[in-house]
Amino acid sequence: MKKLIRNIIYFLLTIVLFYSCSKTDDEEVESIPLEPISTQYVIENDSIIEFMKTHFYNYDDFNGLSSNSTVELIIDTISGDNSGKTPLFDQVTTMSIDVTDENDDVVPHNMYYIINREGIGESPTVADSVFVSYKGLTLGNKIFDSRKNPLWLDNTTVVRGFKEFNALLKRGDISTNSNGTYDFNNFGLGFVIMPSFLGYYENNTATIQAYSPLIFQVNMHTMNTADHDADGINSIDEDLNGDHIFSNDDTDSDNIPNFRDRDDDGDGVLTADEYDVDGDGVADDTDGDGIPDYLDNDES
Ligand SMILES: [Ca+2]
Ligand SMILES: [Ca+2]
Ligand SMILES: [Ca+2]
Ligand SMILES: [Ca+2]
Repeated sequence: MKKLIRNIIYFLLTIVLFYSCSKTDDEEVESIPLEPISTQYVIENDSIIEFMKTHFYNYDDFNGLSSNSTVELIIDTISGDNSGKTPLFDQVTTMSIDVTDENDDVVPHNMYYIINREGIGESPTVADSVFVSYKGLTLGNKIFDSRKNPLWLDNTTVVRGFKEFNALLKRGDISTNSNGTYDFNNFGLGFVIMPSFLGYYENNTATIQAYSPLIFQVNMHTMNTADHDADGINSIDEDLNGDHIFSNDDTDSDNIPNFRDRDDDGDGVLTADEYDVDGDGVADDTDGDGIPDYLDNDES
């Protein structure tokens, strides 16, 4: 019954959109019908698979990469002189990301990626800061964002697919030159193709249309473990429900999520002052109820 009502709503929406579109000839007023997340995902995943079967990347250029360099990703159609190229489809690895849809159902979303060099150090988590250069492309080969010089990004503020892919790469090591500049060596690099829900989804920007699957090439120069609120608990460990989304963990419901809240349980005692008072490296649980003191506002 719920489904029926939803379908009727979508049907009515479609009529309204059709009517509003047909009323004006202005091409700029473009409304996009709202699809359920699961339906939209199937449409986009089909188009990504078709894309990967008909396109290749410049894999030859990545052979013999020197340790402190990268190569810019180029993707092209398999045809003509390039008709013997290996399609992306035969080279990618699939990773599934759980997305919660509008009905609170889990809709696994596939991302497809290739790692050209793994890197040699630690991997960032989806909560950490990363020092990356990158390029963002649409399937139509339009570059919507490109940073050739690495910059610091906070993984809690970037789109879901970007941080999930970052976490698969390892950092490099850093050498200091005699003139005080740095070199990054053997940093991880690769690229990922993702459906729009892991990117900008329904948002139209100047360079990305709504519901555009995205491609990101990332060079993971280095990273830092993040503790946004400096309470002694790394931000990744403040994602209590483990869904890689940090805004939805708010123990004391004060609208400050735990990873930014210095008093997670709102009992007036800072987390840093009650997390591990006895210093044994384990979160204290004074009343033994299984809820650590820093998340328990009636521990004593
Ligand atoms: Ca913290
Ligand atoms: Ca969470
Ligand atoms: Ca809070
Ligand atoms: Ca507290």
